[in-house]
Amino acid sequence: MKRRNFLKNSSLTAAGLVSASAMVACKTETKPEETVVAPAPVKPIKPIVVCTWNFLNATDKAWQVLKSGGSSLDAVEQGVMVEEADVTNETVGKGGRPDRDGNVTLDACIMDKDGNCGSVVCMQNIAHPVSVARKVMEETPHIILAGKGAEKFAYEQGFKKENLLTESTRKQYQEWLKTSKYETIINIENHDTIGMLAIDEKGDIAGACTTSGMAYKIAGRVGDSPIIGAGLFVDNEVGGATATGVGEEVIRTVGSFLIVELMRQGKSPQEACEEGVKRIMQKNKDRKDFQIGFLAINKNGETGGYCVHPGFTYREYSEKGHENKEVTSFYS
Ligand code: SD4
Repeated sequence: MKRRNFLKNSSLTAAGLVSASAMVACKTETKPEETVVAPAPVKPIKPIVVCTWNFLNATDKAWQVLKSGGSSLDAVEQGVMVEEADVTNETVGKGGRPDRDGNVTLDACIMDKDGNCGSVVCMQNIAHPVSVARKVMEETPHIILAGKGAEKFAYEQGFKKENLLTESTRKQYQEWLKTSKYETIINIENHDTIGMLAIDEKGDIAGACTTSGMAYKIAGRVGDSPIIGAGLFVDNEVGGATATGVGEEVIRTVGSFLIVELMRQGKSPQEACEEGVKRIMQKNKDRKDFQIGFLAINKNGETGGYCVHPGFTYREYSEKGHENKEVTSFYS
C-alpha cells in the first residue's frame, strides 16, 4: 500500500474508531437506567379441576378426590366416570348414541403427570372406557387398544359386559333411520363429551377424555377424544388441554398438543385456546357448520377456554368454589 493511502486509511479507521467509541460512550451516558423487576411469584392454585361443559356432578366427584389428598389421575378418572354412568348424557358412556349400524362404540383416554397414557377406541359393551384406558396405560406396554381387542382386554381385566343402548337412544336411532340419507354429515349439535383436567395438592397434572363420539357415525369412525395430543394432552411442566366438538378438525391440528405447546411458549391458557381455534378456522374460512371448544389449564392453575360458536362452557372447581365459565367464541 502506498504511504499516502495507508495514512488516509489509518486516519479513516482511527476516525471511525473514535466516532464509534464516542457513540458507545454517548449511548452509555444517555441510556436510562434499567430497573430489573423480578416477576411476582405466582402462588399456584391447587387443587383444582376443570371439565368441558357444565358437568356439576363430575367435577364434584373429582373435587372430593382432590380434597381428600387423592391424585389428579384418580380425580380425573373418577370424575369422568360419573358421566360415563349417567344414561341421560347421550354422548358419553352408557346411554351414548349409537353409530349408524345401531352399535354404541366408545372412545376414551387418560394421561398422567409423567406422560404415561392409555386409550381405547371404538370399544363396545363396556360402560367405563376411561378405566379400561387406564388399565391399558398401567398394565400393558401399549397406548391404544381398538375395537374387539380392547373389549377382550377389558374382560380379562374384570370389566363386565353391558348393553350400552338405552330405550331412549334406541328409539332416537330408529327415528333417525327413517329420515337418514346415510350422508357423512359433520354436525354442530353433537356435544357433551367430557374432557377433564386436574391439579392435585402436590401440583401434579392429569387429564381424561371420554365420549361415544359423533351420533350415527360410520361404523369404525374414531374421533379426537381418545387420541393423545388431539382430544387430550398433559405436560406436567406446562399444563394440559382438552377438546370437545368435531373431532376431525381437532385431529387435523393436533389441537390439545398445540395448545400446551403455545402455553410453553408463554401464552396464557385463554390465549392458547384462542390461537388453537384460530388455527383451525384459518383452514376452514368458509365453513360455519362445526363446533369446537378447547379448554386449558397451566401449571399455576390458571384456566381458559374458547370455541367456534357461542355456547361452549366449562366448569371449574377450586378453593374459590364452583364456577360455570362461559367462554367467548370465534363467531360471536
Ligand atoms: C368426537 N370430539 O368424537 C368428539 C365429539 C364431541 O362433544 O366432542 N362431542 O369427535
